[in-house]
Amino acid sequence: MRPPAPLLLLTALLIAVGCGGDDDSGPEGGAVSLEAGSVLEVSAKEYSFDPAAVVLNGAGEFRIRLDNDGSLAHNLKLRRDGDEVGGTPSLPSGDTGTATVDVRPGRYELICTVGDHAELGMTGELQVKE
Ligand SMILES: [Cu+2]
Repeated sequence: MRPPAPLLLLTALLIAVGCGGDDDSGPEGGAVSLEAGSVLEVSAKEYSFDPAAVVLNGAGEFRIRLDNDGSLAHNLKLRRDGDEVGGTPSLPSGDTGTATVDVRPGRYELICTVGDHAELGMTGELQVKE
């Protein structure tokens, strides 16, 4: 009988890697909370939004400011039930753009509509509370 040392080592390594990359936070835990009427500042890069989860406390108009901190063009659009309801234009690398959107209570999807960025991870969620 030989001890399966290499196998154990590999298993330990895989577990360590799995734990190290664990930064997924639930919609409530990692969400940024924002008061109605304030400006939502979002940073875009390849291929994510920061923050990617936002809770807006109150419906109505609010402003989005998108900083493109990546090296490709990005935008931030808001979708509700698959329909685009507003967002910033596509911004070249290093640019900042703003948009004013009018939202109702409910859930919206944040999405970058440039190329296949959404499939690569440029999505997020906006939850609007009463
Ligand atoms: Cu993008």
